[in-house]
Amino acid sequence: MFVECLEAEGVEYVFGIPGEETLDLNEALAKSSVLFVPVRHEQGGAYMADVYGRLTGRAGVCLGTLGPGAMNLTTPIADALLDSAPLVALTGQGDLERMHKESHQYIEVLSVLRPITKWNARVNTPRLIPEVVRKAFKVAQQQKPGPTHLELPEDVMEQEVESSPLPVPDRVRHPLPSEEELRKAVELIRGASSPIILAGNGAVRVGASQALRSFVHGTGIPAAETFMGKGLVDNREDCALGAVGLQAGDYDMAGFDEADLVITVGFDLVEHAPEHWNAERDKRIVYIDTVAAEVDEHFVTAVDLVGDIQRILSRLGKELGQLTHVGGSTRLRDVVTGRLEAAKDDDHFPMQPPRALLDIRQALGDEDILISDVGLHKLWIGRMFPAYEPNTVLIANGLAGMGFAVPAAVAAKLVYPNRKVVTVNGDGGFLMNCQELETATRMKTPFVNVIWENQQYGSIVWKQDKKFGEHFGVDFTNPDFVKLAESFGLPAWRIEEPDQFAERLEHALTLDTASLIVLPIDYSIDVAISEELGAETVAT
Ligand SMILES: Cc1ncc(C[n+]2csc(CCOP(=O)(O)OP(=O)(O)O)c2C)c(N)n1
Repeated sequence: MFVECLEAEGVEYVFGIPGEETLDLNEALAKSSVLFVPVRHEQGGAYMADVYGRLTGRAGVCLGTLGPGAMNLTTPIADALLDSAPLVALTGQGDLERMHKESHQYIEVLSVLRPITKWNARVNTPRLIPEVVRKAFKVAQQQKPGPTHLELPEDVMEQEVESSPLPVPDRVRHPLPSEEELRKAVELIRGASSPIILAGNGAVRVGASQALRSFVHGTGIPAAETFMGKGLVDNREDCALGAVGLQAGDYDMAGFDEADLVITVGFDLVEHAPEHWNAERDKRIVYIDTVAAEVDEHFVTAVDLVGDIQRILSRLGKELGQLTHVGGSTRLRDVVTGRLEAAKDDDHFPMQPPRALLDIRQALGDEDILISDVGLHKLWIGRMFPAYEPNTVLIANGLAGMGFAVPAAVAAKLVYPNRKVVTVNGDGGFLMNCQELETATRMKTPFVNVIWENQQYGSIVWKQDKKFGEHFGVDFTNPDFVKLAESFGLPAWRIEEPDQFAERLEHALTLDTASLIVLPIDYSIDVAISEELGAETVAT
């Protein structure tokens, strides 16, 4: 019954590791249309579910057994919460009759996961299954999406039950705000002397990129993006102000200092705090999203347009027409893309980030996907890597947990088998979930892993050097990554000179297997670019 409900929800994969307490569920999965994908660490499986959810809008499903299996799921569940990815986590549990006492592997998982899920519940009786499964998916998928969790006691899951899944609606529709609110927004925008747009993940989640582009073209108001909003507007166009958030100076250079009005479109405060662009609290804010605004002293909105983002943008666009006064500045984009383009003749070795990013950009098509792990490389990618379509640069930016990229790539290839996928990892984060290279091999998901190797936790070095003028507790040695990959049966290469990287990458992207490229990296120029753009405003 439980698995029939998963089928009714359209579940394609369950990523996880079974346990003695999930035997009946796994048995039923084996006989269903749902593919159970065994992973090599529950964290890897839950990141796969998270990214499946980000890319499809339908909840990805992960499974862990009771106690240790459930504990291993926590980090990606928290990631799904803070990055608003729909995810349903399933965990096994001992019999109902042993939960009140000290007993083997029993942890009160419901309480552990409650603060990092939107909703969770124990399936106390099989009769509840259709309701709780429907609720788990509904809550996970509705805006803002996020993780839910069901705990499945062993004795409940082995019982027989006669029932049927509840019907699953096609899609959820969001309403339009009232005429009065729409009119107020039009008046505010028309009356502004220097309006600017800040677009974020909320617009990506509901597929509002086209509507945003039409609004930007129609009104002439340019748009800056958050790291997770990259690609909502094509970075090659002048109305794209680039990705802001790394440094206070980024906002100024994109024109926020002169803006009297900011239209936020799907802006999640979890990505970057609004105080960095509204320190004086003097900007008018027109808020557009599917859910009500978060409260923040630097984010007091003048009007809240809550509902269907596409329809709101198209209504406003029609009423406004082309505006004569618009804000924004392309200074940030010019500096960043200037640096990127200048890197084509850069023959430094170890390679510096702009050249590495330029080579990757040139190897990928508009719809191909770059996945960043977390570290200094993420900050480089977040600001500098040009994106042309939404959801083509995947960045964990709310929780920002290292170890995201490799499992994320497995999911990205399952969702988009025809797109090229590259991961960029630090040598720290890569080792956190590299065990999923085995899953990638087994699942035949080809993608290229690039490790920026510097034998340090780079972003912590960066912060320590700035704060204390020295660094400590951040150096390590690495295994031979080439041999490590080869032991998984994957082709791998170490880059020895700058021109090799583009060549190897291009070749690796033609293979039908995952692969790995070790790229020695030189982070020394980062300080210079940050001085140019002011003090940093984000934590990695
Ligand atoms: C799971 C987890 N642990 C610790 C951190 C804190 N942290 C953020 S970046 C970073 C260093 C990353 O080093 P590396 O993976 O080598 O990438 P680099 O910064 O060198 O590019 C650390 C320790 C984190 N974000 N996630």
